[in-house]
Amino acid sequence: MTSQRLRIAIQKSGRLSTETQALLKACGMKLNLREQRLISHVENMPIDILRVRDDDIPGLVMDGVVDLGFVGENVLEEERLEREAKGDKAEYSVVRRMDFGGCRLSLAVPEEFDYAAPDSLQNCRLATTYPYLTQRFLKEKGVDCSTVMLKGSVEVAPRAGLADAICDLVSTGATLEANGLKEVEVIFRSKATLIQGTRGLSEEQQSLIDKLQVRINGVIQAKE
Ligand code: PRT
Ligand code: ZN
Repeated sequence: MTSQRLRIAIQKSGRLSTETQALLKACGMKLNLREQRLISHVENMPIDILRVRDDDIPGLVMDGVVDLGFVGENVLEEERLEREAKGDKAEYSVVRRMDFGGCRLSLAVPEEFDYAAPDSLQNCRLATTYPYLTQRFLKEKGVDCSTVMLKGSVEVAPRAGLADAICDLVSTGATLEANGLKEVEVIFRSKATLIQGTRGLSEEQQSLIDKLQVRINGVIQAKE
């Protein structure tokens, strides 16, 4: 199925959606996102906007279902590592890194945990939503530590006795503090990014992407 309209996936609702939508509008796209539809047509450009869970965006781009996607590098890199481990296709290119969505993926342990270095976690159990990024770091450090996947409430896992430590996203650090945890290692720094799939596009479609890239550069530079 090939479409003449460019398809862009964005997060439906969450930490990236407001800024992504504002950016698209600042690039001149007329779009009505008030209705809760999966697909919205940009009125003044041959572009369709797909609003989905952020976790689905890397796969939609890598599988060629959409042409472009705005997603956190943390989610992107986790999907890439997972696909690589499973021998699945994980191709994309980065159009541009954004100036929003900044956060870090960090290891955190209970305040009373005697942490000196990554090998303090030897034979421990870590709760995380990002097992591949976490295991990549642990392997690099030669630490043998199991991970348990939690898609939410990661920060309560140690207190609940589900894990000894966690690896989770941090921005201000308030959530860790509120849960009696201390950040001990930053393992990945992330921002939102715009990625493109490898599906062959028409000349018109590619030049539309190039034009968008120039406009995005302009919008971001104007803020600096
Ligand atoms: O519904 P959907 O699946 O689309 O959304 P989601 O709930 O999975 O994601 P969402 O909207 O929470 O985050 C989307 C993206 O925003 C993430 O993948 C990151 O790239 C980016 N981002 C930036 C963050 C944060 N900052 C952040 N602080 N994502 C999550 N958090 C959470 C963190 O998990 C922890 O619970 O905020 C809490 C920590 O914040 P502080 O300020 O207390 O440190
Ligand atoms: Zn998500």
